[in-house]
Amino acid sequence: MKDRTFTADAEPGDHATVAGWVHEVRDLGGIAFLILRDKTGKIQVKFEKDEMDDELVETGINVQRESVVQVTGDVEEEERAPTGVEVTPDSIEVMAEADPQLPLDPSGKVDADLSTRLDNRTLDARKPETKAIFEIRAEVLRAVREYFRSVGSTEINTPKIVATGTEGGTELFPVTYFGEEAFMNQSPQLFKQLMVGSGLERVFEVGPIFRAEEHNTPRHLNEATMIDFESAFIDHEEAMDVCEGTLKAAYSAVEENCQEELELLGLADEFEAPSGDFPRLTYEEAIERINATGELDEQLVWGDDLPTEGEKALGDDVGGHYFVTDWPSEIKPFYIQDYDDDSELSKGFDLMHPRMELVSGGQREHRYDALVEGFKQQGLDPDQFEYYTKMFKYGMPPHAGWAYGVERLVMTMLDLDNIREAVLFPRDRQRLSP
Ligand code: AMO
Repeated sequence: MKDRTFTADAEPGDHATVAGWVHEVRDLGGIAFLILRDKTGKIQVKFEKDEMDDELVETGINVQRESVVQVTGDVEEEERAPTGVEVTPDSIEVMAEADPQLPLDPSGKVDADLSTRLDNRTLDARKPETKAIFEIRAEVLRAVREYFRSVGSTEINTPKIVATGTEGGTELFPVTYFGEEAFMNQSPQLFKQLMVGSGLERVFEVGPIFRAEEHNTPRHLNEATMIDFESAFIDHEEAMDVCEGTLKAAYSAVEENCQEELELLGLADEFEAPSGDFPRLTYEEAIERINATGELDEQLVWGDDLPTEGEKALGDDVGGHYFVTDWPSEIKPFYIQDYDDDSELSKGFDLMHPRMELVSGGQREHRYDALVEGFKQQGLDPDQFEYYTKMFKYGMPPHAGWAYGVERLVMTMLDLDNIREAVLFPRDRQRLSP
């Protein structure tokens, strides 16, 4: 619509055409008001029954809530109107009539449960609070891309249909690929590593990953969006620096550019971009600190993964984002490098939000023989990964990298209870459509 004016831009004195959804109609007898909503806000449209064309008034006061209308008229100052201006229409067109039986109420007056909201995301995302989450998610991705460009990283896209898994064999979704078994990719891990050995050197990807997770939880999805980073000629410490920079850039951008959205979510007062260096605790220190909280029934010992309650106890103790470094090799994947002087200790790390893990990463094994040995130790057949290992014979530089889950980043940033709030159309054990 070429001549459309957004409601937020309609100024007294304009003769304007606004278009959007009927938020509500209030019929007060001699006068009636239609509140029209678009992506920028709302505007009041006034119908004076005795003074206006009957057909125009009839259309305006009988239109169903959430119908799409286009209204043209004079914009005037009106103190009593919710936004201080109102439109006196000379025409109204109903562009799409809405059924009077709505599956959920976008005005938010009647609450709907999450499942109903997800079944009707179109209507749900008409609510300013829901829309705010996705505006912020988009700002996070914009800021992250900008940050990556500022550190000389090139955006890449890698295949999502693959021949082998990388993050543990049990979580793969099989698909049939021209009669052959293939899988939906769990991570761009091997591809991004292959690209640090190319002339690109430093790469990132924002894309979907697929995992047939065992459990339906408030923090797991079966299709998630990952932000992957990988760079040649850096070690795990430098990779953590970039990781920390990315997180701070995302928070700062939201703080700077999304105040309205934060306000809608009730977060404007408390939202703060993290400052200061994130603590880097070794795994050993982490388990000692968890044990010292006395929150767990059983003490953790070397080699244990950190249980959810342990992460929570440590998160409460630390009180902000922090890294856990120097993990036992046996609980990190084959592509993570071990310390040369201690093969039990790896250069893997996690970035934690006090509520949960956000990132995994590490220094990678770039030496061919050690890499192939790592496959064998994890019970994987190196022959299946020949397309990957082969490239390590032709000059693979030392490299490191990491990956964020976008939904967990948004979930923790906005203190959402359920990860599904941060994805438009979640895929979980019960949900394959919409
Ligand atoms: P990892 O498996 O730890 O590491 O995944 C990285 C981050 O992705 C997010 N994530 C998920 N989010 C929602 N639902 C899921 N099912 C899910 N699985 C993972 C988490 C997690 O911290 N290749 C490595 C990364 C690397 O070393 O570069 C990897 O995939 O936030």
